Amino acid sequence: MKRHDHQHGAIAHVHLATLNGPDYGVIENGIIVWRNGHIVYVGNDRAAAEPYLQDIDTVIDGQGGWLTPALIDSHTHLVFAGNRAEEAEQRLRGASYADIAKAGGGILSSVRLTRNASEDALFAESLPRLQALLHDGVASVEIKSGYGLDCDSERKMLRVARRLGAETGMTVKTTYLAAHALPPEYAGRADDYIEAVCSWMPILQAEGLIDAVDVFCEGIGFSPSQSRRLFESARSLGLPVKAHADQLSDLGGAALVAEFSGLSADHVEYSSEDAVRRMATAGTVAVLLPGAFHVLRETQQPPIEAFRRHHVPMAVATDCNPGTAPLLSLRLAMALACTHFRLTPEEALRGATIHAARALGLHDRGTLAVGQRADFAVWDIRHPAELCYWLGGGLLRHLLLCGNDLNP
Ligand code: DI6
Ligand code: FE
Repeated sequence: MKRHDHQHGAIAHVHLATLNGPDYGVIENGIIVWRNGHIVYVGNDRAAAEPYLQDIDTVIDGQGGWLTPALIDSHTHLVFAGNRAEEAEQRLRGASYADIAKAGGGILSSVRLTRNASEDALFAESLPRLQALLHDGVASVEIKSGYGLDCDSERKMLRVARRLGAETGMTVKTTYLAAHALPPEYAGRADDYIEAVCSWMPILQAEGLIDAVDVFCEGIGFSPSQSRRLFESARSLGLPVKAHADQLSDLGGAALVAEFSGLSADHVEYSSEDAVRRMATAGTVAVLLPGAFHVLRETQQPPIEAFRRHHVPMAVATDCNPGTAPLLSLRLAMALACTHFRLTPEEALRGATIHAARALGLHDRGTLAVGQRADFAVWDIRHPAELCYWLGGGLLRHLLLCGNDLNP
């Protein structure tokens, strides 16, 4: 995609899904205008828009398509070396994810490859994955570490994540996930490893590499008390927390995140109603990851009705990773959330915009309103539900990052 500089600009002849108010917050035949990368007018009153259009050379023609906030992917592990297609094949022949992990494969196989890759090689391998998300409408993305599992390798991953943001113009939020798996050199010493992870945290934070802290709180990951130890370190450094929580069993991970007023609890298939209540009180977002659910052929549904009842915002993310979700389209994740979890297409769109922004602690994007960043996607569709209806396909006509039009 080429970048055109449109710090001041406008798009007309387009329907707007503002996501302010019910029914997608639709404004038909709308105009949206921005200055210095932020929205100054959104509506359908040409006369009211006129003063804002004075010094704008070209008004982009939306050609009767739909404009939404650009998509936001709030959970990815897209920096990694190699891939695990062969393990996927083994799983199809009957091996389980846990069997493969026990035989030294799984996350640790990605750790070996990632440790051995140079920073430049890791960057070059990861860039096309980020570009794939971009080409399907994503402007902001969270990227986790977690395939390094030692200070230098975690640093390398986080540096690559930062470089990816600089290269593409996308907003990248980095998450420190050294507590993803136990590296072989710490076998049988998980508590010691957590201490090491806590000791690397201020070092990498001082290098500007950490926006949030994550943990895989699970029987095959780290215990709630180890997760608590990590969260206490994060809190003492002023870093927000989140967790891979209640994915395969209910260890109380989501409730723990809520206790620390965390940004999000992710996966949450096994979360209890009590945890949902605590998340609501704490303002913690539920990040749904239907790609991993789909690939692992899981059957335990996240408690969607309870999230609705308690008004816990639900985000939808790709979880893009080499093991459980080799998923390179957030739109496809939205479609899977509708099929597997029975989200409505509108909930899925909110989950990939406004609720995803909240899961990343971003308050300047995710809806179309005056003052919000000019991060937009213009789609070649006749109704917003089509975003979750087509599986694949090139629906994106324009993607604007802070007012800059990347013409796909
Ligand atoms: N949950 C996941 O879905 C990924 N990590 C995690 O904690 C899987 C990562 C992998 O298999 O490489
Ligand atoms: Fe994940």
